[in-house]
Order: sequence, then structure tokens, then C-alpha cells
Amino acid sequence: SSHLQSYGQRAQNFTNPAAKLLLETMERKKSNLAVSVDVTKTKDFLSIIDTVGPFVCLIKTHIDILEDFDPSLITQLKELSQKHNFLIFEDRKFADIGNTVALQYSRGVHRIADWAHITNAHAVPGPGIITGLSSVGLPLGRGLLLLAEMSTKGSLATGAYTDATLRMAENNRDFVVGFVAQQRMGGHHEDFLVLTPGVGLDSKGDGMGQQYRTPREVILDSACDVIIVGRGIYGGDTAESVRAQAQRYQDAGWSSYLERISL
Ligand code: 5IU
Repeated sequence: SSHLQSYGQRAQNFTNPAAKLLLETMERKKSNLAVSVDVTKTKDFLSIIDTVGPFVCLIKTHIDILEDFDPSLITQLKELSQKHNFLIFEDRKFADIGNTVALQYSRGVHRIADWAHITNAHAVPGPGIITGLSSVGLPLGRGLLLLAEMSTKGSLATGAYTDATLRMAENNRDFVVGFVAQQRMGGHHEDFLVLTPGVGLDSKGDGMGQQYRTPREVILDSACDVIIVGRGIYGGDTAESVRAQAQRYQDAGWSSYLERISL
């Protein structure tokens, strides 16, 4: 089964350039860690990314929460991505009709398709959302993740909804490279990436529905590919604590992966 292959070997299971580059980067940097940088000031955003850069395969952004956003930020983000060799995932969670999401993806002030290797979408509108996003992203070599499950208590993305999301991905393999989900879903023979938020070593939740599991539970027990960690890493106030936490999560994620592929 694909999840027992190495990340580097799995690059060949994909035609999509963003998926290939992510898997190659993971192998090269020995990292299955994505850091989610949910801060509101450009200065903090860039300094956290520069600090965690050496430890990550991927930086996850919510570009719309930056209150001092300026297009020059994107230039700096791209420079950091080259300096540290990570990809960029804008966690946009598109959810509208194809025509609208194509505009949201390519235009507005953020022009997400210009700089995000990967973005994501809800399956709720049906396959037209993939048609719309791929009309923009596929020619640029971008990849899409579908939200098959969420980490939050009471999530409605379960059962038949999650299954239907899988089918949508299988029918659009050129552009859909995987899922944001809590586990590798059984039954699909094709390779997909599974990126998983709701990861923490010191906390079980946040009082607003978030639920945390450990890197080991996520990578070994649930056979996911990438751990996405936010406040567990940048929550400390010094650059030294941010660096130390990034290293700690990188080690935890990677050792769980080594354990999994040795099964
Ligand atoms: N995120 C989740 N759960 C999900 C999905 C996305 O937490 O199911 I889909 C996002 C929200 C936030 C990050 O940007 O992942 C997790 O941040 P913390 O590690 O700080 O909880």
C-alpha cells in the first residue's frame, strides 16, 4: 500500500508537479511538518516563517488575516520559500460555485494562485468547484486538497460526505492531490496525500472546538502524511522557543514516519 512506501518513492505516483515537489522536499529535508502561521502582523508572520523554515516541508497560510497585508509581503514569502526550500499552502477553504472560486483564486488583492503551490476546497458545491479552481491552477502547476474531514468537535464532514469527497478526488486526479483529513481513508487504491491539522503535544484542545492528537497518533496510527501544527509551535514568545518547538515536532513526525514505513 502506498503509505508504506517512502515519501521519495511516492513522488512517482503523482503527475501533479506540486505533489511531486512536496514529496521530494519531505524526503530531502526529512520533514513531514507543516507550520500553520495564523498571525495578524506581517512582521510576526515573516519572522516565524524564517525561524521555522529549516524544519518544515510546507508553510500553511491564512493570508486574509494579515491586517497590514501588502503585495510586497508575497515577494518576501516567496524569498523565504526559496531560502529554506518549503512549499506554500494557502488554507483558503474555497466553497463557492466554480466561476466564483476561479475569481477568488486568481484575483482580488491576494492573487493566491500566483504564489500558493497548494490550496484547498470544500466538496459541498460538488465537482464544479474543482473545474473552476483547476481552470486557474492546473496551467500553473498548482495542486488542490479537498476537505474530507475536520479536526473539530461535531464536524459534519463524516460518513457519506467524506466518501463522496473521496470520489470527487478520484475523478480529478490531475489537480486534486489529496485531502485535509484526520486519517488515511481505506478503500482507495490510488495514492493521495493526507495532510492533518489538530496536532499538539502539550494540549488536547482550545475551548473553541479544536481537538489535538499527537504526531505519532496522526502519522503512525492514522497513516497520514503531513502534520500541520500552529499554536503548539508559534505560541511561545521567543524565537528560541519557536525554533525548539519546530525541531521537536519535526523529530516527532519524522520518527513516527520511519516507524510506519518499517512496519
Ligand atoms: N484547520 C484545523 N482543522 C481542520 C482544518 C483546518 O485546525 O480540520 I480543514 C486549520 C486551522 C488552523 C490550523 O489554521 O489548521 C490549526 O491551528 P492550531 O494548531 O493552532 O490549532
